[in-house]
Amino acid sequence: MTLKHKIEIFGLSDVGLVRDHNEDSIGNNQDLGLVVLADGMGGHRGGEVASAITVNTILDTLADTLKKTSPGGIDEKSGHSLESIAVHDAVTRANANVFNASNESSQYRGMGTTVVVLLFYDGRFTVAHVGDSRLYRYRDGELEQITRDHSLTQELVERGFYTAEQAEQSLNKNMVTRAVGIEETVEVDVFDGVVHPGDIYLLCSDGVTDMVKDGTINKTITNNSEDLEEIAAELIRVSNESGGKDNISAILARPLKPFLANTNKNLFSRFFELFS
Ligand SMILES: [Mn+2]
Repeated sequence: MTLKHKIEIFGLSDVGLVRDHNEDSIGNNQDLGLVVLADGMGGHRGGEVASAITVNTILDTLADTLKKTSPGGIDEKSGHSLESIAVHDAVTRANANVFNASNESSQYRGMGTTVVVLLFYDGRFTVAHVGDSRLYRYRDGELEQITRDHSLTQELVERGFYTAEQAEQSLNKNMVTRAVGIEETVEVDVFDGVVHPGDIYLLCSDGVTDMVKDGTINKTITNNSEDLEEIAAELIRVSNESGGKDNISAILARPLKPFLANTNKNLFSRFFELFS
């Protein structure tokens, strides 16, 4: 089953006004209903290498594994969806690829990247992330941050050292506590949710969220909700207008029609498992 005409996807990435190259990478696979965004870090263009390896590894790995996965299936042992396990494993593989590449070349040593991966399946979504690139969901006029940053600032807020307002002024705002490719293994946060028709999902790098408040993102989506291309272009424009201090990336995805997996086959085989 292809999701091509069921999920609308549009993404843009912009260098911003201060940096001389773009270390963010974005990608998608319309058939799979898959979007990926990564924000790289590291000298000598290591950042853009790390983010590109990560996006490409995840797109390639999932194109391969989802072919062999029965849609909407559940892993009996963990209770997780097969799709969420596939997404988790794809990020793990990206981590290994970046880590190995950084060890093979001294100029890329220590490079790493954030990542956020969103996959639609069987009327649901699964999201995996590492670092401070975010997933938001816009539903019924409300914007909700779905992912929680792996950043020093977020940790200090959670431990009560900072209020959210103080965190915004913090000097260590961009310090991430987890990144892909820095160590041999990485802890990946994954969770699933139910999709409503008309939801708009936004993946973005901190080049957006450091420059503009959630209220501005909400207003931008509300004012352009008919047109994902317009939302992406406008988010880049307002982030640049607010300083454009970092690379700016935004991907929008909107489910247009129901996309339930045909699970008759699954039910049939489960029936036989039960009675054999
Ligand atoms: Mn950034």
